[in-house]
Amino acid sequence: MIEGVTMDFNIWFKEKVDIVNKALYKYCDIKENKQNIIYESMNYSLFAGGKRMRAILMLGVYEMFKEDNTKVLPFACSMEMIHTYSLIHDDLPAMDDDDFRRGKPSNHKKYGEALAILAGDALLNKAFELMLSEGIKLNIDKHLLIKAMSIISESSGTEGMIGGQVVDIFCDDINDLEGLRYLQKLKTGAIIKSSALVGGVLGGASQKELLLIETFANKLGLAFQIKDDILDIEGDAKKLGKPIGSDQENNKKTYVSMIGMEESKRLLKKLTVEAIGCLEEFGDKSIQLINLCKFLLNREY
Ligand code: GRG
Repeated sequence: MIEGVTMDFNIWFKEKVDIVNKALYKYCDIKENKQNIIYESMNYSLFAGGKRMRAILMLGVYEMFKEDNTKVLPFACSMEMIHTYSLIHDDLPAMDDDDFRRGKPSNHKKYGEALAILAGDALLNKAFELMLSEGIKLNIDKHLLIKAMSIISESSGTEGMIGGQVVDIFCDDINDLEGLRYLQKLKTGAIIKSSALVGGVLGGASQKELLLIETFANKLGLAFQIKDDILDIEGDAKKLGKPIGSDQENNKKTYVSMIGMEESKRLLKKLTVEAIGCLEEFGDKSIQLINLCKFLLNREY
């Protein structure tokens, strides 16, 4: 039995979104120089109204161990930059060719393909600039800084998100659940897992705690993807900010196309219960993360 989130969570969640957005505004000021159109294009997508789920997941895990989130904030913002870059590139005609994202014309529809490619590249670059510059400024222990940055770079690279995108576009032999699981674990799951892990690493979690966080995040990542597949069929285009039915239109292999709607919903619930089970090991400290799992289970966008 999974009840809904509490009022308390809505306040917690909004507060976290505001903290992340405020920090992103600070880090992403528009420079008045000849190339300032690149900042406009980056910020167009960065501030288009994403849920900030990965950043909040990182903050939520960190807060199980430490109270003040100053040191984790640049990493959470970097993760949102990497996520936004991936969406800008994913929408390009050479990839998914989507005209809308987060309720607005996609980046290339607004700025053209060349600038959309550059804005994605620049966000990826900026993410690493930010982790380094703030990591040094905030005097983060160099071992922790290197560990956090290496988790993030690996999860967004060829053994993570980019690898998953390659499998999605180029491998025609994804015909069973094992193949789909592999693809989604890389494409969507990897940066969700690394968001949670970096929260733990910077918060000073023990090896045993990190293993538990990893298991939790693997389950949450898969649940997130299954929910995404369900929303693409049953969602409301207005709330989603993009048309529904695009998976079917693009002949995408999804959980719903492979195991059906009913079984997908059952699996989504099962994974959410299991993810919550991992969090319960942390006791009261994990209450808001448990609420986050419930929020993601019931989300409409
Ligand atoms: C281009 C290297 C490269 C990778 C693209 C993640 C990805 C790989 C493509 C996105 C395709 C997609 C819609 C996957 C489903 C899961 C997902 C990432 C959904 C969007 O994430 P949300 O719901 O988005 O967190 P918001 O807008 O809330 O930030």
